[in-house]
Amino acid sequence: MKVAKQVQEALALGQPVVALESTIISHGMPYPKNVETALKVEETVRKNGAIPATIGIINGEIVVGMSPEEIEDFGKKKGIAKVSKRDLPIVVAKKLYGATTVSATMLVAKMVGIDVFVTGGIGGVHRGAEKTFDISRDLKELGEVDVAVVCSGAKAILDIPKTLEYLETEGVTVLSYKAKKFANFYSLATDGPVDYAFDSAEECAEILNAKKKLGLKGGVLISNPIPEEMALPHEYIDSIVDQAVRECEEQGIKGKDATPFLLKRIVELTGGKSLESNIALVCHNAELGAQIAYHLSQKRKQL
Ligand code: PSU
Ligand code: MN
Repeated sequence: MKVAKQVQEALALGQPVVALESTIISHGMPYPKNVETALKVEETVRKNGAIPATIGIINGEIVVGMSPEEIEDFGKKKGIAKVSKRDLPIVVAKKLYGATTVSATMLVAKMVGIDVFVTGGIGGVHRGAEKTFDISRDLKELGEVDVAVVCSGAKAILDIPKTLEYLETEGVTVLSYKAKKFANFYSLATDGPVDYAFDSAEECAEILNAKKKLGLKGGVLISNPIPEEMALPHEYIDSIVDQAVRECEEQGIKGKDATPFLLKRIVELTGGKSLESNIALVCHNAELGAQIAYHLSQKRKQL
């Protein structure tokens, strides 16, 4: 594993660090917006008082704190493996390139001691999972790994009520920033319940700290709704998602290929609007995540 010097120093001094994933770069957005977004997200983390650590695998070496050149490379390169927990040993042993999903990024963050991780939307229970059994590994990782994940809910392509039920079974605390309902990725309207709506990053850090003191295993999911001015109307995006899901089934696209296909198709069908919303929500999450990491590090120093 290679940990960037700045990240290493910050961790050693108990300063705030925010982990970022690389699947969103290689599989979640088209080039060059993917690279621009990844760099903008890092910049947002810095502006809000924390050190960013984008995580990816280069020639089998896990890199924590990718350089801008490495991020550019990930954004352009074709055929990078999408790495969830089960793929990690293979990509490392075979010295391959790998983009880490929420699942693998959480595992690596935990290995190096990063408590907060920011992404766009987590994976979850897919629509029709009662037939396909397609449930993202992200949800099991949230149940097992002690990292707080800041996101705008689960991706719109999923079955949100089933995803929330699964999170409850896994014992994942679901917190929401200034909203009583679970974030709905591209749009505002939602009916999913959350466990608690907090009003400040400091209040959220208090809850994370209480969990740590109690010795409770597993992650916390922090839901942050998309900024209102960037939200897409619920009915509009829903009908597009329905169409993309239908096409995915018709074309027999399954397993780990489903999510990248759907995200790409939704960008095409919305004429790029979904991409702008996706970028806005990730940057917004980076602000909140950095602030939570900052307050968490302040509280840990007082212990
Ligand atoms: N959120 C996004 N874009 C993405 C992803 C999440 O806005 O590309 C990625 C994450 O890496 C997540 C993965 O872990 O999709 C989920 O894939 P699957 O549904 O195959 O588990
Ligand atoms: Mn899956």
